[in-house]
Amino acid sequence: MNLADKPTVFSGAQPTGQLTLGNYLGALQNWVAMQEEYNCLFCVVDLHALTVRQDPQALREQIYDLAAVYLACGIDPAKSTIFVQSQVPAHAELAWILSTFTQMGELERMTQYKDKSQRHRTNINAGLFTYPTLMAADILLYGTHKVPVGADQKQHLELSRDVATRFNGAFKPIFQVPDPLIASSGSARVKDLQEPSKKMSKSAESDLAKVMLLDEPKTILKKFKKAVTDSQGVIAYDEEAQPGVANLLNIWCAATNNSLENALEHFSHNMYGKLKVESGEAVNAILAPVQERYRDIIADRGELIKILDNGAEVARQRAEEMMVKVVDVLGLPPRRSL
Ligand code: ATP
Ligand code: LTN
Repeated sequence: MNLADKPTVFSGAQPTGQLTLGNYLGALQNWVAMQEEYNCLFCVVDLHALTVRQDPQALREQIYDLAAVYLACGIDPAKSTIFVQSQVPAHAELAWILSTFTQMGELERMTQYKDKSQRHRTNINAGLFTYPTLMAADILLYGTHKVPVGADQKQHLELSRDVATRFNGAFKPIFQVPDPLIASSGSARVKDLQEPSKKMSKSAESDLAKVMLLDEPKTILKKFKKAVTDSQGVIAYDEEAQPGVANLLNIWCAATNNSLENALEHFSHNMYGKLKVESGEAVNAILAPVQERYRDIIADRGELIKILDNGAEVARQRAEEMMVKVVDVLGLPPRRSL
């Protein structure tokens, strides 16, 4: 197949624990839809996960588990490249190079760095700070055109674009400047069910706050029934005044493929209870087939490893082609003097 035929898509998630409904609606669901039109690479970004202390045994399981979730969501290894970041050394190598094209001030402005350094005060490591340069390397290595992510990653994407433009300007245009592809408004930022002013995050402490992709249907329903709303008693869409209700409406729309207009009409004479139950049921309906496929995939570790080995091989070759150009323009010795 000629790679030049289709534009390239790259995206990834961190193996830092079970994926949430936010990850699914904000990212993975869109990845699946892009497989026909694009040449897609979907990566388990395990090196990024190291910026927060991980238990080694749990981390290895989480890496395989995340790859299994990618497959269960509908990422097809016959169409897309699925691989683990640490198995393609060029990611870390290019990240170093790009860190010399990134200013401290740019990194200091990153809100994810500010949030995570607040939350992990005893481990504000240099990797947490330079995290966006590794993300830029992930993307730029493959000549990526589009990066489907949730709204929280927009700032990192902008930095990747700035670094690519700066590098291209200093030498010659070897990097494609990537465009973010942020999911349609509501699902781009699924909110925490208990504190709907915050994004739903897999690392949230409260279990009730986050809907996990692999939660039992009755657990999901319970979480929706306990979702925080407000005391206004009217179903209207107002992110400021009624963030909990707005979040449930967004989730219902994303899960049932309905517009906000339809949602407001559908719930026009209802109370919050109905909105909560119907949102939970709609989520259960979209997650049921994912959960069923996941159970089959995770049971066959050998097959999963084979898929990841193949993916890493394909990714290594493509990454190497870019590294040949990178070392050339920088004046480093050629990659291989065969
Ligand atoms: P952590 O909580 O450990 O920082 P995370 O869930 O924010 O993890 P990733 O696993 O790296 O981060 O995210 C994978 C994808 O899911 C990214 O594209 C991210 O933008 C998207 N995403 C994460 N949370 C949400 C959310 N609440 N709503 C929509 N998209 C989200
Ligand atoms: N930083 C992202 C995960 C991530 C990513 C990437 C996403 C790492 N490298 C490259 C898209 C493209 C996150 O925290 N969600």
